[in-house]
Order: sequence, then structure tokens, then C-alpha cells
Amino acid sequence: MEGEGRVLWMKYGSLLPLLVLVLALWFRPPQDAVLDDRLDAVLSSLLRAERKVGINTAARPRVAIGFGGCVDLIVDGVMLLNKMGLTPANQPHHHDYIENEVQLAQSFAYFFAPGAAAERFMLNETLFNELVEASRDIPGNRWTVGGNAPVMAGRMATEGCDVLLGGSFSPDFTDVLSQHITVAGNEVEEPDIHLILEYPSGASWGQYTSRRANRYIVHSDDHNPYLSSMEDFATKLEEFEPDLLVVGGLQMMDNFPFQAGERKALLSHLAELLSSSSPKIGVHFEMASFVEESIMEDLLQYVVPHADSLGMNEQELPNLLSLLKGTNITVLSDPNPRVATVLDQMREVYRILNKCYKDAVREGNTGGTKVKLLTRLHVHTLAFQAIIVKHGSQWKNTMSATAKASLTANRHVCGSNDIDTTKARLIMDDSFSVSRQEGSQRIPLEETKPVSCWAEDDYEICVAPVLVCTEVYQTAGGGDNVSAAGLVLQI
Ligand SMILES: *[C@@H]1O[C@H](CO)[C@@H](O)[C@H](O)[C@H]1NC(C)=O
Ligand SMILES: *[C@@H]1O[C@H](CO)[C@@H](O)[C@H](O)[C@H]1NC(C)=O
Ligand SMILES: CC(=O)N[C@H]1CO[C@H](CO)[C@@H](O)[C@@H]1O
Repeated sequence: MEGEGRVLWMKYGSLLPLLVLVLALWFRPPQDAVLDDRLDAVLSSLLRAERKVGINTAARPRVAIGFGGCVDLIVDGVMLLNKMGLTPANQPHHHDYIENEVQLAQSFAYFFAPGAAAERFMLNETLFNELVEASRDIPGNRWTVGGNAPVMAGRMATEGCDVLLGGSFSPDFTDVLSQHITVAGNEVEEPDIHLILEYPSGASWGQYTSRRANRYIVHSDDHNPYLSSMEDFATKLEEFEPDLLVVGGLQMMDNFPFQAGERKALLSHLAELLSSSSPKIGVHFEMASFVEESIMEDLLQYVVPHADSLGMNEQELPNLLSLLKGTNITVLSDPNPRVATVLDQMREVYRILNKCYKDAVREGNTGGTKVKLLTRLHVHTLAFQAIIVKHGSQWKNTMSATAKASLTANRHVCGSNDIDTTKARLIMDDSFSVSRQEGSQRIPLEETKPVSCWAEDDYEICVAPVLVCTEVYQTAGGGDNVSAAGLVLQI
């Protein structure tokens, strides 16, 4: 019998691999199903990571957030430009601020093709009003509460915090804010309007096609650049006793036609406010699109030194880094950078800023240089979230915070709290290198453990993939929602 079996095996055994192959091909799920399973696995693992830590909603964390805010008017960018009769510029060109239609067309074309986020001040009020009027008739236009501070405040309140919001708003604006938000600032009649020109990935305008979904913002603010709520905010701050102080919205000062010395005075006033708050209170500064070199220098002098934590996107990171290294501002960077590139830039920002701090302490000189250690750095990109947190600092739950930031990116862009994996894809590679340095470790993206955290030097790094939303509802305000969601779990 045994011999017979052997003979049979020898006779047919060699066919077995073939049979296995045929069966495998037969039962192989279609490629899409494999991908869907993968996305579902990543999603459920991210949700598990997010739920691992709860927010104590009985003792709601207290967060004070400044400054400003606006009403966002969101429209399809290409439809608006077509309606205005603006023809696609032959020469895409970057302008620090916008004075006329030609500059608008050139500047829009410059950022639209690569799909890079941009925000510009419009000096020409006539043109700005014309654009707003034209937008009212664009199908699908909508108005929302906008500005970094109110969006972050809204997200924090939704997530279970009590918020003090510094901004000058109109009464109907204040009415739509959450009951967990208290406003500090004087009332104004006419709120500032920001015009958000959204476009999906693959949109075309003349000869240009956008490489990813994003938005181009124009504004012509009257109130925001003056941080007009700062006085009242400072007064209310003391009795509010926040656990965290967040500063954002300062890009409204970029390229604004201030009187000589006016901006410096405002920012040094802000520096006083930040330095007079208890050193135990964490200070987070949310960067934004800055193009004016002198304001970036002012920020490095007056704001960044007082921050324990910084938040920014993939455009703002290289911009800040090049300034710290003493080279020119980078107006446009790769909108889809690799993990290794971003992590290297983050390490460098962390190292340079903390070296400034240590040098200042050693020399007993803290006027104008870094007066607080940088203990947290969060960079949000389309494909992934990355957070660096110093060992032993006050920031908790970095792994869960990175997962939450990543989930919030999808929720925000798709405009829904429930994540639908049929409207999402992963664009991060199957594995990533932790640095561009040769011989660096590669980390695989594991579906059941998508957030990778590891220790380095005196800090921990966490990286989480984003389930990138493919049916875009809105990109504007994304960074603020994502940053706020990450912070909520860390205080
Ligand atoms: C401002 O915009 C209006 C309307 O487009 C235009 O007629 C005017 O020339 C512009 N002003 C400047 C200074 O460019
Ligand atoms: C850097 O900026 C300065 C001053 O704005 C300018 O003169 C110079 O050409 C810039 N350099 C580069 C490499 O862009
Ligand atoms: C588009 C989107 O989901 N944005 C959200 C950002 O956060 C605020 C505050 O929670 C929400 O109101 C927005 O809907």
C-alpha cells in the first residue's frame, strides 16, 4: 500500500504545484477586493488606536485659542475664474499679494497645476468685491465659519473641550458657534470674508491640470491683521485658566499694508502675552502660508520662541526650515513629499530651534531667542501624519493622537464623520525609510498596526498613513481640524 501510494505520489505529485496554482488563481479575489480589505484593516486599526485613549468629558480640558476668524465663501475655483472671464495665464507667476485680474490668473495657475495650498492678500478691494459678488451665483457655493482659530475652536469643542476664542465677530457669527466656545473680542458689523477657490484632483483650467485637490484662498481683511481681539483675550485668559494656549491666524498679517512699525508692535504685544502666561501652560503655534520674509523673521523673534509645540503642513515645513537655515523662503514645495524627506526636515527644525534655546540658556540671554524648549512638532501632509514629541514632556498619547489626526484628515476632506473606504485610498508606500540618509531603517506599513512609533535621540516619532479621501467635499480648514484633533488627545 505504502509503495503504491509512493508510486501514485510520484506519478501525480509533480502535478500538485500546478493544481495549487490553478486553485489559487481560481479563488484569487479580484485586485480591488484585496485593496478594500487592506483599507478596511487599516481603518479599523486606526479607529482602535484612536479609541485607546478617551477625553475626560467630565472635566473638559480648557483651551484658549486666538486670533481672528472670518466667513468662508467656498466655491469651485475654475468656475469662478471662468465666470469672471479670466483666461488661463500663459505665464504662471508667484505674487506676494494680488492687485489685479492678471496677477490673480498668474498666481492661481502657479499653485493650481501642482495642487499646492496657497493664501494671498488682495490689495484691490474692488476686484475682491467683484469676486465675492460673482461667487454668489456659482452653483454649489456655500458659506461657513472660517479662520484658523474658529475652526480649531470648533474641532476642540466637538471633541470635548471648553474653549476661549479670541476674535472680533459679528453677532450672527457668534450665534453659530458651539455652546462650549466663549468669545473674547469686540463685536463688528461686517465680518471679514475669505474666498476659497477649491478644485478637485484632475481639474483642468486651460492648459493646466491639477495634480491633487487643494484650494487657493484670497482675502481682503479689515479686522484680522490687527489682532483686534488680543486685548480682551489677554484679560479673559487669566480667569479662564487654560490647559493649553493655541495661536493661529497670524498669516492674515502677511503682506498687509501696515504702517511702519505697526506689525512689530502687535507681535511684540503678543510675545508679552505669551511670556506672561504660566510656563506650565503648553503653547501651540499653528503656522500657515507665509510669503513675506520679514514677517517670518518677526515670527521667529516674537512667537516661535514662546511655543512648546508647532503645527504645519508640507509647504510650511520647508519654508520655516529654509528661513532657520538663513536661506530664502520657499514659496512652492513638493505637495507630495516622501516620509523620509519630511522626517529629516522635522528633525532639523527640532534640532535648530532647541539649539537656539540651549545656547540662550547657556548665555543667560533669552531676549528674542528661544525661551521655551520645542517639545512637540506635528506635520500634516496629504499622505501621512507625523508627530515628534520629546521624551518626558507634558504631551501624552502620541500614538493615538497621530491616529486621530489621520482619521480627522479623511473625515474633514470627505465631509463625513463616518469613513467610507470606498471613497479612500492609501497613497503612502508599502514601507517607508525613516531618513534619506543611506542605510536608514525601512518600516513596513502594517495594516493591523498602521501607526509606527519609535524612539530617537531625546524624542519619539509617530507616523500614520492617511486614508486619503477621493470624493473631496472641502480641503480648506483641513490643517486646522487635523491639528486640533491631534492636540486634543495630547493635553
Ligand atoms: C482693481 O480691480 C479693478 C477691477 O478688476 C480694476 O478695474 C482696477 O484696474 C484694479 N486696480 C488696480 C490698481 O490694479
Ligand atoms: C533671496 O532673496 C533676496 C532678497 O529678497 C533676493 O535678492 C535673492 O535673489 C534671493 N535668492 C534666491 C536664491 O532666490
Ligand atoms: C469640512 C469639515 O469637516 N470641517 C470641519 C472642521 O471642524 C469644524 C469644527 O468641528 C467642523 O464644523 C467642520 O465641519
